Amino acid sequence: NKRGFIFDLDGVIVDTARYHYLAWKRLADSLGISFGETENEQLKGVSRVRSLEKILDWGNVELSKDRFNELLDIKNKDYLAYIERMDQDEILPDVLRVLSFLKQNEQPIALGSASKNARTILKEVDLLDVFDVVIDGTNVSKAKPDPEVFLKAAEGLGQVPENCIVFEDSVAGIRAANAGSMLSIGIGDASVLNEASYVFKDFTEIPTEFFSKLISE
Ligand code: B16
Ligand code: MG
Repeated sequence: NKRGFIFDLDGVIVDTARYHYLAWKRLADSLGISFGETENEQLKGVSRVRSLEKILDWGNVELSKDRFNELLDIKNKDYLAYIERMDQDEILPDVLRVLSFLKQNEQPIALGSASKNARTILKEVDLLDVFDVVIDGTNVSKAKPDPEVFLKAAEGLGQVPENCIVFEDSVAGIRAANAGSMLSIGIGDASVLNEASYVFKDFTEIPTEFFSKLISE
């Protein structure tokens, strides 16, 4: 049977979360707003604009629209400087095993990411051709937990949402998958991702049989 396999990017395929963190932290520091891992957790899966709004809220800082856009640009340039140095080594453990198993079994594969840099990152790690469909921050108007990104991915794959499986590391992303009537699989901490249908620490914890079973259902 053909299912639709939809992967989030940041925190699922590659660990770019570290780079988002460093870039946001530098920006927050420059504004005198305290920013640590706890704050960063709340930005996972959240769009660039919404992330900056949250940071400014935490610091009770109000800015003009021009300055706001300038800061978005500064953060992104900083982030891109890290991305430029990425290579295949930064693909998360066992992601390639899973992708190649799905390919061998002729399963449709999509990317569903909030990032506007998704294609750049996929090119850097040489994975762009693996995905049949790429839906990213440039294709959607509503951010996760809205299911738009995953619904568009399902549509692109020619699969009904109920037939799709989403891999996500963020709470917002798990909610988006659930809201779209898809099977949600959390990658990360089970206590954080408790709304997911299944949670695994990372792909090394998912046996190949788990995928064979999904395909035969
Ligand atoms: P950009 P994902 C998300 O990617 C990140 O988790 C989130 O931290 C980031 O702010 C967002 O992309 C937007 O990224 O600034 O590159 O457009 O997890 O949905 O793949
Ligand atoms: Mg993510």
